[in-house]
Amino acid sequence: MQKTRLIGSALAMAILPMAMSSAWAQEAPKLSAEEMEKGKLIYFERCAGCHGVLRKGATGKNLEPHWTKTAPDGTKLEGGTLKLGTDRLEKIISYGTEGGMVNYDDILTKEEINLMARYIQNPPPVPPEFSLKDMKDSWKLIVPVKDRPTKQMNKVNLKNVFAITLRDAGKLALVDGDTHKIWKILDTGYAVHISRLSASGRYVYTVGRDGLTTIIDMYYEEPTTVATVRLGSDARSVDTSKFKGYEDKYLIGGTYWPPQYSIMDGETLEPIKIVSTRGNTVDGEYHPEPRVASIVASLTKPEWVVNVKETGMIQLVDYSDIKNLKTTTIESAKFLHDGGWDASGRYFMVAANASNKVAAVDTKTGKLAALVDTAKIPHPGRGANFVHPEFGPVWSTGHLGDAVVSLISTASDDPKFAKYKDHNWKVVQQLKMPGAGNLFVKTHPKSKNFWADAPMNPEREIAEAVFVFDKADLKKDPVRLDVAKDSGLPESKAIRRAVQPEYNEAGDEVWISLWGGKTDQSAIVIYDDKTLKVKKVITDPAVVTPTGKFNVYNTMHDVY
Ligand code: DHE
Repeated sequence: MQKTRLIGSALAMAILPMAMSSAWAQEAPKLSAEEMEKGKLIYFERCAGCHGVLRKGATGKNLEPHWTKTAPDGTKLEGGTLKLGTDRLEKIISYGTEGGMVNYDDILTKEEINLMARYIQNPPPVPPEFSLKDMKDSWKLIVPVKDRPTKQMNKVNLKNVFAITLRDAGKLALVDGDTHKIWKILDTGYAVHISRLSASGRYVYTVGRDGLTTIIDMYYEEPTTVATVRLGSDARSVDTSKFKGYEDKYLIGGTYWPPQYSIMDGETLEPIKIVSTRGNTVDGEYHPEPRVASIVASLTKPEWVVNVKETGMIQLVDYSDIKNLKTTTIESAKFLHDGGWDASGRYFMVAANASNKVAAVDTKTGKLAALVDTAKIPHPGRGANFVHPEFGPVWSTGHLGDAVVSLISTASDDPKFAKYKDHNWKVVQQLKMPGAGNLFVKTHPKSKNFWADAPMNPEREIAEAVFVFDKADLKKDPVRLDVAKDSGLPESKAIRRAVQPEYNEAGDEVWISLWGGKTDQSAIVIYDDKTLKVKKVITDPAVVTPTGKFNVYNTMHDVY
């Protein structure tokens, strides 16, 4: 009894400061049960990715009620910032901020914006956890391995197929890269984030934001979904085991909620294991929601590189013994996000976006090779590699928060690049972009061009265009291609963002998504990489909100 009282008072002491600091706070605006449900859905679909389910903030700001609620008398908070409140929040949601928050006035209605301004002044509802049993219950083996084709049953050149996310339709388009014709559109999870390929190039794996993972078999006459499983309620990444002897034996998927990664059978998606990523940040603070951002499979060892966003910890997960799982935890910088391999395939380059840094992980030694300071909010996608005429091998990233593309010199074991050693892990050049808001860059070993988009720029003429640099003369301004105009589609009120350049297998075409609203006609615009002239525009009505595109060969072989 005595003990209980002591524990009780210790708890009360811990809670007291919170209670005191909220004593001045106003009640949050009341929401009906229906409004609460709608707010939850919009928050999940539009806000959680940047601000976190618990609203602790990452790429986006902290949105817990202690920041969002109106102070009764305009009280200043620690740091001098005024509390936000409904009016101010409505303005931020409608028009965005200079800090990188995009405007939602062309995506949400006025009523929805008002609802969200009120919703985020209430405490965040905590979604349920997701166990191995939940995963197993969700698992659907549609076609067992023994019943699948033993050889390719169609004549499509699988290596040049493009897997294209149809974001708001919750579908994936497989497009024949040779004929430019849609081969098949399949149901997937909501807003598929990425597609990855099996080592054989036969299976396409997708992961939806709702956590649904699918495996699509391209050996059939027509591509067929052969298994699905749910990883949790919010996910972004997936990859297979690629090390020799383990090809496609396992699949790993990373979730934002719950914060964990799951290991499955690579051909059937049967769940095997879940590992939580909750823990302490590189600063030593406990974080309840360290989300799994990018994951890649190493070719050097039987390992996955798992990037844990909020903690800044990079985990090398050794899958050679799943029961006795060994992980190496590398400290880097907070807010790890997306990234790609350097040209040698030894170093994984990952953006710690809100820390304005790029971490280079040496997958051979299992150590951090470098933490490179960059311009504001690096966002590489997988980045782009090429040999710079002056600085040797470089890996590049664009920036959401700055009008530049950074070129970072990467180390190489090749003696012919030894003379560039002093430049390694430094930003050796910044290419000038017409504005900030870049998301993806791309090049190809056979091309003389380097492509960059800027879909998050608030100016229409920048967001609807892509910019092409000449790798031989990087001081020259890039050529601007107006993708919206080149699509031939009638002008639209809302901005249609030109997003994610992706090469075909041969490296002579570049495909760009023209990402319109859900009810607008969108397009895939295909350019000839040499002449920069339009070769083909795909405007099938089924092409709804296209975003990420993954060419089978380039994705399998990390050509970027
Ligand atoms: Fe992405 C990659 C997370 C918004 C298109 N995005 C990634 C990766 C992560 C991530 C962790 C790396 C996966 C990997 O390689 O394993 N993305 C997030 C977010 O948290 C964020 C900011 C907000 C959200 O709610 O999801 C976000 N992303 C977007 C978009 O709005 C984009 C532009 C359109 C869309 O489809 O949703 C978008 N993200 C992409 C694409 C890639 C990606 C196309 C893969 C790029 C590549 O070349 O590999």
